[in-house]
Amino acid sequence: MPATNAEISGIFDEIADLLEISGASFFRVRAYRNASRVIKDLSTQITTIAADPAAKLDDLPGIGKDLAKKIKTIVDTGDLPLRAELEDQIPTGLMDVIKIAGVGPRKAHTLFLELGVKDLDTLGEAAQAGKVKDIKGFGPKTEQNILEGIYAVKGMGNRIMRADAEEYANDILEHMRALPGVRHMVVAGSYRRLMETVGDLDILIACDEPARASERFISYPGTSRVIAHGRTRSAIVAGKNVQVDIRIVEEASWGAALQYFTGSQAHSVALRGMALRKGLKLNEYGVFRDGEKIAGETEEGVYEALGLPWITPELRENRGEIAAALEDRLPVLVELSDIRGDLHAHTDLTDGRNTIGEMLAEGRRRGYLYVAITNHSKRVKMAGGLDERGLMEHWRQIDLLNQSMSDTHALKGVEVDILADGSLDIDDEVLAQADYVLASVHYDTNMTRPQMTRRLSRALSNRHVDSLAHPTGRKINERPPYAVNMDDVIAAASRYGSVLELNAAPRRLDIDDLTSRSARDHGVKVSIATDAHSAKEMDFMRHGVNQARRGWLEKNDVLNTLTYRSLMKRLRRHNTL
Ligand code: DGT
Ligand code: CA
Ligand code: CA
Ligand code: ZN
Repeated sequence: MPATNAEISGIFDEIADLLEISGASFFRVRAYRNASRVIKDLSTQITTIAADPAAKLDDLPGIGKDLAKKIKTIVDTGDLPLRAELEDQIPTGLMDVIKIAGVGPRKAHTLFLELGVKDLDTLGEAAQAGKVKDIKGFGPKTEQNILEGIYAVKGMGNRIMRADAEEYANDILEHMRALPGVRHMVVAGSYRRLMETVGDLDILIACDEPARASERFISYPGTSRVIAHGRTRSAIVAGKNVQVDIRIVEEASWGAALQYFTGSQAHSVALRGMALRKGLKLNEYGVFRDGEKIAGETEEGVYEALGLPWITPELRENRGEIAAALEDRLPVLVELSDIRGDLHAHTDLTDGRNTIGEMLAEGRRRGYLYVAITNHSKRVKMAGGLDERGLMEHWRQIDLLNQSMSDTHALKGVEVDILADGSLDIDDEVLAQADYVLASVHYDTNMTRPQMTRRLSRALSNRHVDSLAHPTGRKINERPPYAVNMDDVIAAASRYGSVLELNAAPRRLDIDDLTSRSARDHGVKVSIATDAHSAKEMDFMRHGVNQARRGWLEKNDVLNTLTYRSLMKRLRRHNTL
């Protein structure tokens, strides 16, 4: 039974939504919306008044006889019959459709009438087929928003961006360190494997007073709900939606537990199969031969018992790492300290927050040899994109600045917009003056796979283009990748000697791990670049390096591990191809 005013108000709101979806008159819908607002704004709880025989509901401000009756029904029965009636008439999937930003119940009604849209899937098909934009009051921009909105609604709350989870991970570890005698403590699972998103966090701990570990854990101040509370295992929800598991293990089996709870499951299953073939048994307590424990205290020991070198967690996906380990050809993965510069940065001349000087100073603080200043071009009006003249003037400033700085060079760059046909919005003669040209797509993204593939490949065929920025356009939990054949794009990059960007912004991480690996296999270099819109965002580099490591990239696969001289030599050669 609804207890609070907020819940009663919610019922009126839902009825208003349902009425609107079903095409009810404006006045009828408005009556329910008003009721919802009046109730939400009341300073007294309705249930208190309803329980008091001396008080009357219709004495409350804004509540007449009719509404008082409806409220009484809700208080007595928990609902209004109208809600169930409407729910019977209207496809339930339309309630998901109105969760899309910019699609209210009114628009949902139109989509239902015009296109027979019943739920997110039928809406997605219609939008993909370009039918939505032709409806009166919709248009191409709404169609695009809808495609992205479907993706966002479907992905809502499922997985958390690693960078967001990181804040909780560090905070909880900090909280747990107050425990006496912590021997080992690690966040295992997908988090340790450096995945771009995590389903939940898995903390593993070995300590002298295990009984106190669970208590300490569930007393974490950021806990919004305790899911489980046990002696060796507990779970909480931290903040709004970050589930955190903790497992308290024996120090003697630390290595085996760490291996087990780091996963991935596919990797561990493969290891277990190997163990069996060797007459061994592997589980979360150790490696056993004839019931006798031969390893388990350290993770290295576990791998060694199986005849393997230790495999770094970000490779543990059963994607060939075990065979590579057996043959002693595991990649030597790129590290943050290998990075010599940032090849995608914006300044306050367009939509960035800091000056060129400030971006360079941050680069120098990081020990970088170069920072490519890559502001937007004219097509990206919202960001104050530069036209040909603006760019030439901008680059003159950069030349001047470089004369007064010696250790960190600013590259004269641009992030040129790729038009729908794959041509660029800045003249070739001007692009020829740049040190570094990024090309990227910002508009007209709802095209077929072959169209988008041709568009990106054509952009790469321009000899002034050095790199394709955020190649698939995806934003985690927000926007799906373009329909594009990345194999063909990689082939084009290889043909024209250009590189693909691994955009290090945590919500982009574009290209992903598998695409990085494919680029590497085809000899296409990857540039790990932050797309920083402030000096602070240059710290995104570490997220990009994490993703690159999951993609098996080594130092030599990454363009911005080159020194300034080698980079300039390579870029000049590329430009005159
Ligand atoms: P997530 O949380 O969805 O991002 O992915 P993980 O990999 O963190 O998975 P999670 O949290 O369900 O479990 C943590 C680790 O525990 C997982 O990576 C491997 C291990 N694990 C969980 N369930 C099983 C299982 O049934 N078999 C095996 N071999 N390992 C498991
Ligand atoms: Ca997990
Ligand atoms: Ca878990
Ligand atoms: Zn950018």
